[in-house]
Amino acid sequence: MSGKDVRVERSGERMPPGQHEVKDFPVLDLGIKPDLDDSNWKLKIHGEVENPVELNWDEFSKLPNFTDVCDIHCVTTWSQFDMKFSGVAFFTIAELVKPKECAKHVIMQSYDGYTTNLTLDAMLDDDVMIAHSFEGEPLSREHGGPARVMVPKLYAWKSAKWIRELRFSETDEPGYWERRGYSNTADPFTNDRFSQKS
Ligand SMILES: Nc1nc2c(c(=O)[nH]1)N[C@H]1C(S)=C(S)[C@@H](COP(=O)(O)O)O[C@H]1N2
Ligand SMILES: [Mo]
Repeated sequence: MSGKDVRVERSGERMPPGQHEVKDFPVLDLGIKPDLDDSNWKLKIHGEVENPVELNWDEFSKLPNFTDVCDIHCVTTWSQFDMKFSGVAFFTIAELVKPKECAKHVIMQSYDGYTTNLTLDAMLDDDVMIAHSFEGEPLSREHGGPARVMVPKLYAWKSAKWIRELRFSETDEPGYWERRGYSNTADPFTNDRFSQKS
């Protein structure tokens, strides 16, 4: 299994509709910032997979790494360009756990109780990663350190900070913001912010 062969076609405009540029990487979350480090952090990857694992920091850091420069778009209308993250590609994780044929969704659960959900197809995009570094430094606690999900092409609420569990599922399960009216698909380039479109 590998990432998508072809990147999804996007608008030629780099800035999605209704967004403005910032440079200070705002912090947004539910207000609980879990106190984690490489001794108490673990990532459980389970559900509809052949080979469920629970990785400690040491095991996670030994997985192949890559670095990606991406843009981040938050539904609160800020976007920041050229953000350099390093981590483990989601498709590397998928190769490790071997999703079963029936696995169609990935449910993300974080240490602060936050949840979010995406299709397995969206997660397998080649720029999706579990990031542990930002601009060459370990990811700070406020931005989800020691490790967070980064799904750069979608609104940032899909990028779970302080990631604790990735569960592969046959059925979808709306997460924290998805249950509160935010879009399930969250595509900034189509202004796909809310589930009820008027
Ligand atoms: N665990 C966790 N992840 C989270 C959130 C949260 O509250 N808890 N908030 C989401 C939202 S709404 C946004 S916009 C981004 C913000 O990431 P940042 O604080 O690194 O900018 O994190 C997302 N991931
Ligand atoms: Mo957000």
